[in-house]
Amino acid sequence: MSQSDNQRSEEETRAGYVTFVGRPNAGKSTLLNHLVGEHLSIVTPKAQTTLQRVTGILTLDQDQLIFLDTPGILEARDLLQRAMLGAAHEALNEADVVVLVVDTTTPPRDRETESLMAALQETSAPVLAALNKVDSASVEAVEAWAGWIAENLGIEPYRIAAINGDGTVELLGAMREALPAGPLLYPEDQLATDTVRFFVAELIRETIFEQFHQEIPYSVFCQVGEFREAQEPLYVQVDVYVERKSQKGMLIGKKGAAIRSVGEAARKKIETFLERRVYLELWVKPLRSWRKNRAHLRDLGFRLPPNDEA
Ligand SMILES: Nc1nc2c(ncn2[C@@H]2O[C@H](COP(=O)(O)OP(=O)(O)OP(=O)(O)O)[C@@H](O)[C@H]2O)c(=O)[nH]1
Ligand SMILES: [Mg+2]
Repeated sequence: MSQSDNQRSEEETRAGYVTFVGRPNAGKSTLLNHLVGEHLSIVTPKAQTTLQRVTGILTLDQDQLIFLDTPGILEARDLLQRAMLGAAHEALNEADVVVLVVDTTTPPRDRETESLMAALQETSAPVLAALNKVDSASVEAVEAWAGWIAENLGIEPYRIAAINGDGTVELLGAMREALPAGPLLYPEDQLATDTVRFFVAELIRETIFEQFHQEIPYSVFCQVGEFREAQEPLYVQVDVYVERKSQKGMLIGKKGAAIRSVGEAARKKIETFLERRVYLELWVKPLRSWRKNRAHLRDLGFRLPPNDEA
């Protein structure tokens, strides 16, 4: 039985990695969460929130999209940022489809667009472009971005607002069309690949971004120390690492008020995420200059670039 090229058989499935890349704060994590329908990747108003790749899976009929959310493309100034950039490049190399996400609330700037173009050179996968935040951008800035995309990538961008899903149906349709034929790679009901421990630690980091300003959120990394599944409520102990001793005092606050407030807000998020009651204990520990320290970063689970001189 013959079949025309654009007609799919009932059994044919398509599956592939769809990598989201863009500058910090473009809305990549918001887009992933919207498409998967779960708060898998932390989102904050501050740039450089995502430090590692986060995977979200969406299975629709015979199509499976494995979304890879990545840290923003930036000019790396320390070893952590080099690891972040490495994670973005790795996800670009694995991509079957790339979605460039740009923040249209600010117009394109040469230095930023150069770094995006350099990153896109990494991949031979088809590239789609999403002009994000059109709900709060000026028409001029959106059109400036559309012009830039047309000129540099020769494609027509999708205009979206990841925050409320506007325009994402069309973008999702284009992603599905670009998927390669192949078997589904994960069970149909699977939404994520990262561990529960990772999500718990990230929700605490997100809460610290919400409750602290300036350098504190950028000096913090969280790691689950103990996770007693059999206990009711679930017992979770998390190490909250800071770069300097002085930051420990700031994070704990007067009579422990600041860290208590983080704990309360984070516990609620974790309970919503896990759909069970949680007893959360946060231990703040200095881990001297962990952002710059190869051994510390490795212990915290970061993949580091080779031959580092920093
Ligand atoms: N107005 C508006 N804000 C948005 C939209 N999408 C995301 N944001 C906001 O933009 C900020 C950054 O969103 P994120 O999803 O964390 O951005 P990101 O690209 O993952 O950022 P990094 O992890 O730092 O690279 C957050 O405050 C979001 O709420 C949108 O469509 N419209
Ligand atoms: Mg992010």
